[in-house]
Amino acid sequence: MSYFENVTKITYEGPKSTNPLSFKFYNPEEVVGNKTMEEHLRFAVAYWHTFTMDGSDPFGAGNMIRPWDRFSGMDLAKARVEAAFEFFEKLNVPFFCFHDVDIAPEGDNLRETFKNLDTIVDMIEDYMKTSKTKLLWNTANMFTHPRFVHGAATSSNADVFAYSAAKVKKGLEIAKRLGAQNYVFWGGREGYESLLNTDLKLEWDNLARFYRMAIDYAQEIGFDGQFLIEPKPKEPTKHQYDFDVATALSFLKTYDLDPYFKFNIEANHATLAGHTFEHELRVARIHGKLGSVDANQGDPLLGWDTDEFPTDLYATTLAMYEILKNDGLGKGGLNFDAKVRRTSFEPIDLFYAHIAGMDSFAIGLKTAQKLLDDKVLDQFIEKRYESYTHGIGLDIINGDADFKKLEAYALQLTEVTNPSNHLELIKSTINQYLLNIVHDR
Ligand code: XLS
Ligand code: CA
Ligand code: CA
Repeated sequence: MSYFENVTKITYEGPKSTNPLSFKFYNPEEVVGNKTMEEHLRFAVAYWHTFTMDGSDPFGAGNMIRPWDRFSGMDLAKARVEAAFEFFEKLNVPFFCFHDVDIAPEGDNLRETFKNLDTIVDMIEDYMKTSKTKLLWNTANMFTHPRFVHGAATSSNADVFAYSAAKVKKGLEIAKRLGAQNYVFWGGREGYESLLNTDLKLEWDNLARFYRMAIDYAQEIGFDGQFLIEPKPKEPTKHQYDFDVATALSFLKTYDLDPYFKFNIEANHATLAGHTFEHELRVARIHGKLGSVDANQGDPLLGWDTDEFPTDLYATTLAMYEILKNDGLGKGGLNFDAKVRRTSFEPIDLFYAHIAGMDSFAIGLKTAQKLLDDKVLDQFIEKRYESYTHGIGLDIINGDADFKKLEAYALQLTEVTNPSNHLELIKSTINQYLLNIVHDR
């Protein structure tokens, strides 16, 4: 049984190929710097957008043509697993990610839901024995069902806190069984609509209690994957607690939880927070907290979480620059938390979209590696901060200056001169590198 009959394994054919079902730039075996492209990029397919999502939006019904949709209930869940592993193999992708509800339907009660999950996890485990595709991360969906209307770990209802704990407990058991590299916490409704009826302190304390219990349970069962928090400022709630990396890090430090977590950074969430993708990656990186990436892009004209496949080469270059500076993503990867547009509804579009994303990151990787090798940005930065390498600047850095010493120094200055920082030159240099990579010069 095949769900993508007309597609054979996607291979690298190079930039001149006119075959839409081939990689033009992503060549898994090609060595860039010290690793192959496959090792650097660690691509993952997001189960929800690729096998579960039906294209519905607040104004329109589902319209995606998905051959497995002729089934329903558990048969549909099983068909999706078959389709998924066929897709992974044809795309030659090393990882996938899922929420509990993506892989198995919820039953009439939690016990039944867990039973459904067990059946599908058995099936996935079987497929994984012969597939090269591994589990990058799994997570619990604690935002779709009406019971999560007030949140999960931050719900005003203690029963929901308990229910959520049971879901994450199960998720960690699944993660351990399937050898997940990471476990993700995205606080879908962990936030508020209004402060008028919110006990902010209690909700934060409860979130910390919840994380602590998750850490304890992971240790108890010997799950050694990396815990990741995925920040997002809003959507679905007006204000989400894990607003951005800086906010979530300060939360973790306040509750002494920071040693146990890194961040899963999504491009579209960064832009929703009013940041660039590279800003969030940089903030996480300089704190040693860059764990994994949800590789997508938003639409600046729309301004909501559109989860588009990443095709902006400038953005993929700057993202890969941060990742290379981080010495890679460790257990993390580049997960395409991205969906085809509603107008791209044929099954084949799933391949086109992933190929577009993978090629875009391959170009980003090669360009970033070259920028690093040639120390392009490092040189500009070194020069810009040169005043801190000697004299009064070095005294400041070394802790050999105080206000009195600095006043004495400032008083004897006849005038202060500033150099230009040549930003446009830097941008055109990046363009030059990008174009040279694309044209293989
Ligand atoms: C939604 C989030 C979600 C997380 C996993 O905006 O991106 O899909 O990645 O729950
Ligand atoms: Ca995401
Ligand atoms: Ca998103």
